[in-house]
Amino acid sequence: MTNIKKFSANEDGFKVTREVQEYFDENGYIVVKGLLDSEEVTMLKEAMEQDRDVLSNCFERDDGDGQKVKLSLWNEPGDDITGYLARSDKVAGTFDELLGGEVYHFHTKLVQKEAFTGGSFVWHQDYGYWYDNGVLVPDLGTVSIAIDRADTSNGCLKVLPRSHKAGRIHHVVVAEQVGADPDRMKYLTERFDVVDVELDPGDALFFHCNLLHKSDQNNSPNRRWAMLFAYNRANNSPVIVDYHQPYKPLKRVRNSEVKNCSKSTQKRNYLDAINDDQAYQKQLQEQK
Ligand SMILES: O=C(O)CCC(=O)C(=O)O
Repeated sequence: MTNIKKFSANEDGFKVTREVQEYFDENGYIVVKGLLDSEEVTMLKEAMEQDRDVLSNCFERDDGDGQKVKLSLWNEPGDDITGYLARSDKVAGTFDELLGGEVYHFHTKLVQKEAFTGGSFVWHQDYGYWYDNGVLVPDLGTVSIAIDRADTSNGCLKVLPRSHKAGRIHHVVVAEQVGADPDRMKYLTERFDVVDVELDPGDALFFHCNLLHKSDQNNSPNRRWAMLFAYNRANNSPVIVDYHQPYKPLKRVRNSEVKNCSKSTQKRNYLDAINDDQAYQKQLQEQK
C-alpha cells in the first residue's frame, strides 16, 4: 500500500514549493491538510446545508448498483463563500502554479454522498469527459475539498498515483455514468497502486484532469459531502460551444477576504450535465 504524503496549509494559505510541484508532476495529485480553517469550513458547510436552491437543483446518476450519486453543478463563481473560495489565491492560485500558468474557473460542484444511499463513481478521468466537449489540451485540474470527513467507510476518493502519465483513456458508458474502459483499467490497477484519499473537513485534494479516480458507495451512517472546483488554463478555452465555460478572467480574492464574502447565498444557473449532454448530442445530430 502506497503511503500518501500530505502537505500543509497555514494561516497565510498554501505555497507551491518546488517539492510540491515535483510531487504533483510525478503523481498527478497533492493532498493539502487544512486548506480551509475551521471557521471557513463551518461557513461552507452551513451555507450548503441551508441553501435550498443548491440541494433542490441537484441531478442524480444511477451507479448501476442500486444507489445514486447526487451532484449540484454551476459555472459562475459569485460572491458567496463558494465563489470566494473558488476565486481565492489558495485555491485558484494554487492551480495557476500547479498547471503552469493563468487558470480560469471551469465549474463548481457539490458532491452529495448521503448516509447509506450515496452511490459510487466508476474509474474515470475528468479529461475523459472534457475531451469530447472540445477542450484541446489536458491542462485542467480539480480540487476536492472535504466538507465532511471522508474515509473508506463513507466512500472517499481513490486515486491511481502517476496514472495521469497514461494519457487519455478511452471512456465508455457504465450504467448511467461514463467511465474509463474497464479492460484497460484492469491492467492499470495491476500496474499502479490504488490510494484511498482520506480527508478531514477542510483538507483538499488537487488533481490533474488525467488522474484516474473513483469512489465507492456510502453504506455508512456518515454523510460525505465535498466541494469541487475545476479550472482550465486560460489559453485552453473549449472550441465547442456548449454548457462548458469558455475563458473568462477570474476576479481573484485574497485568502484573508474569504471569511468576509459579501453574500450568504446567491442565485445560480444550475446545470444538469445529463440533460445538457443529451441536448448537445441532439443538436449535433440535427446539424448533420
Ligand atoms: O467525490 C467523489 O466521490 C467523486 C467525484 C468525481 O469524481 C467527479 O465528480 O467527477
